[in-house]
Amino acid sequence: STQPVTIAVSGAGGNIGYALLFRLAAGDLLGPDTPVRLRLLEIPAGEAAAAGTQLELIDGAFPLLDQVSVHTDATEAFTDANIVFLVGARPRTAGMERADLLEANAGIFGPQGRAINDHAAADVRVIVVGNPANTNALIAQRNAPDLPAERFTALTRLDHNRAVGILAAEAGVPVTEVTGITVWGNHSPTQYPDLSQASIGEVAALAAVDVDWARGAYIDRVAKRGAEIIAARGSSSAASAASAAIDHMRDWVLGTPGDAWTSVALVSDGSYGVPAGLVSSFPAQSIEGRWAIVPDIDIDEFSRARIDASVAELIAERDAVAALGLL
Ligand code: NAX
Repeated sequence: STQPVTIAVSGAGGNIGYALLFRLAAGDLLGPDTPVRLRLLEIPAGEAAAAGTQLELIDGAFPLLDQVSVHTDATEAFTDANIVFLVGARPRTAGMERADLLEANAGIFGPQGRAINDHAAADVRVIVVGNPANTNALIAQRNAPDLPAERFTALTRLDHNRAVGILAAEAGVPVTEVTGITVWGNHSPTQYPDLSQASIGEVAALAAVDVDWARGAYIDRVAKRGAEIIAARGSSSAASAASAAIDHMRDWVLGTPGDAWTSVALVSDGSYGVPAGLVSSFPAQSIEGRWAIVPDIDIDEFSRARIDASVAELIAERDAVAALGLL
């Protein structure tokens, strides 16, 4: 049988961790032939919750679960890891300024990036879920100078999947009919879900739905879906976030199907006017285990303004972290 793959999950005692770990143990990431070793990383305050999840993982008697361990030390958790989900982050609390939030998270993602750099497997792939996800990924990547920058990504697949699901519902079609959507920019309310290249079946999306809706209420609904979920459920999206993180990592390892593309926050190579080095969401295909930004997509005036606005926010976050001396 196949060698086990080592998967580390930070924030393992939290809401997303609880949804994610059982999917990983069931083989939803790499399929039914690949055993997994799960490393659950927490801070001391979350250790008991992670240990409880460890017990439940044992009680699942998952045939593919080779090992499950709990750690409060990042070096231990990341040693020989092939795949890392960085989910744990410092949330914004009442009275916290934006600079305080960025500083607290740099204090997490800097050392975690360094530990991955020094101890993870040579083929390690990292996805950052914890917010502010794009800038946290940038910080981790900058602290891992020995690894190719492309090994660090952030989750905008949830935004992408929301964009697909909401469009399909509006058009009254199954999600499998929807292609060509891109979410650009930051995982924040400035994100831009772009329907200009999208199709519903064989029909251009902008010919199938109202253009004012596509450029107005639709963008708002996708970008503010997180708040809509909190209002409805009383807690933030967890299962959909875990599912999207698995979609992202599975496509990265196994490839995107056919000529379809998805949305991934990647270290920019300067494509589409996004300054090189920023972690921003792009249309991307996974080919032979690497993300490639889809080239030569037409950017109209409306899209240009929306992309630029979200990228401006990423630049401001980067500059704020740099001003604190943390980059
Ligand atoms: P929870 O608060 O339920 O869980 C977070 C867990 O992380 C806690 O158990 C905490 O103890 C742990 N943690 C904190 N600092 C840590 C550290 N330094 N090392 C290891 N563990 C640490 O939050 P949850 O709902 O699971 O959300 C986790 C993160 O995902 C949040 O930052 C959230 O904002 C972010 N999200 C990002 C999304 C995206 O699309 N990029 C969508 C979903 C989610 O909102």
